[in-house]
Amino acid sequence: MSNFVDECSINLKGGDGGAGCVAFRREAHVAKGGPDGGDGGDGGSIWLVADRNVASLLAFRDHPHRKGESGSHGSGGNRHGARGSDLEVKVPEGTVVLDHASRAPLADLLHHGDRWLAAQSGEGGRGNARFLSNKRRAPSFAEQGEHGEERWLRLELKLMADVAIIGFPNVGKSTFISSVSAAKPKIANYPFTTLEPNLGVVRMDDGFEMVLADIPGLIEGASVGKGLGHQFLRHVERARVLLVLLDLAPWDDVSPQAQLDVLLNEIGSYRPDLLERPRLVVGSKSDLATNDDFDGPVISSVTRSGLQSVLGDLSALVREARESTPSIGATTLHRPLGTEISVERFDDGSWNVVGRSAVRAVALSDLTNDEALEFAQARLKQVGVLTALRRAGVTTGDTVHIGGFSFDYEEDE
Ligand SMILES: Nc1nc2c(ncn2[C@@H]2O[C@H](COP(=O)(O)OP(=O)(O)OP(=O)(O)O)[C@@H](O)[C@H]2O)c(=O)[nH]1
Ligand SMILES: [Mg+2]
Repeated sequence: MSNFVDECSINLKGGDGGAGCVAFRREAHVAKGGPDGGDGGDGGSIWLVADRNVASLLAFRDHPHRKGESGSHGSGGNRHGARGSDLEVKVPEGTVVLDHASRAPLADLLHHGDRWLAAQSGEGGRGNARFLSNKRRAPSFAEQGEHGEERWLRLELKLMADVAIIGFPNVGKSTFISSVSAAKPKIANYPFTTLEPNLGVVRMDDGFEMVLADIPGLIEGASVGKGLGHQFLRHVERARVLLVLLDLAPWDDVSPQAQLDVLLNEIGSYRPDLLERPRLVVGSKSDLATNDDFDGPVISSVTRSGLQSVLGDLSALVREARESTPSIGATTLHRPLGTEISVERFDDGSWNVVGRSAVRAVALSDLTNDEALEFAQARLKQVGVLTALRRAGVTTGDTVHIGGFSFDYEEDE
């Protein structure tokens, strides 16, 4: 029953920070006034947020990429760049987030409003005005913006039906679900065609989603194990809303009302509280109906008449049922941010330094500039990169990579 698990991969990229600006005040009698380059704005982060109005991961199948907004660059006159806004990506309640490679679970977004920081934004770079010091009167460099975090994640969801479709065998349950969703169940003109439940996701025009389950036909005695009904009543148990389909085409003289009596009796003897579930009773195969002693809504999955209106009624019941589910306080799940510095050695003998603070230390607007280079070196020392390299066994002449920057290590630094 693989269609009970919905899964997808998503690619997230936090917004990049804007670059800091190098600028100098213009003053009438001074060639270069004081530095006044503003900071770049921080990028926007990406959050995964559980939302009760999303029922599946379908939206990510064809469009797995989500990008946070970037911060804008700083400018002269100490003007800061604007902050990129955070992006909230809505996922169904019950979505489990897994590491893409290891499949280790990272977060469980159980209830409406639960949120998890999935891709960290990049910080804005500082403008040259921030590097003014006694020694450095006209700082000629600024920081670049930090790149937002980019990652692939795996999402998994155990699909829970919002609506269970129940009815006698052969009344058109599978035909209905296949006409309103992408589900492709087997359909045939004999009883017990459907042997296990099929799930289908219905997307309404406003984006609202609900999951329908096509349950194998129920017959009199299903609650005591007759037919196939018994084991599948379990699936009915978990649905928020029941859709009862009654065959309007004449067969064995079993009227719609007689079908309804048997069905309600069966689900009630299985579990009395199932009779309290919100339910919609609909006549099926209206195109074949010969008498009109049924006064509820009717559909024909063949001519499509009545389908939209029944879906509208169903979605209203599902919305109501979801909202009356007690809300457990939403939680923000935190994850530790990697601030540690680590050193790895490549096959060619060169070294690679990994770690946010190390990469930031060399992300300056112009590293060919002596002043900037000197500043970067001091920062690398300060955040512990030089110590980490020495511990790892680096020697003079070795090449060291940090972010997009490479240099040759010299002992006396
Ligand atoms: N004329 C007409 N035939 C329909 C309609 N809906 C379903 N059928 C036919 O009725 C037969 C049974 O349809 P299914 O969808 O397999 O019925 P089911 O309720 O899923 O049956 P089980 O899986 O056996 O319980 C098929 O031959 C369908 O083509 C309808 O609206 N109009
Ligand atoms: Mg069927």
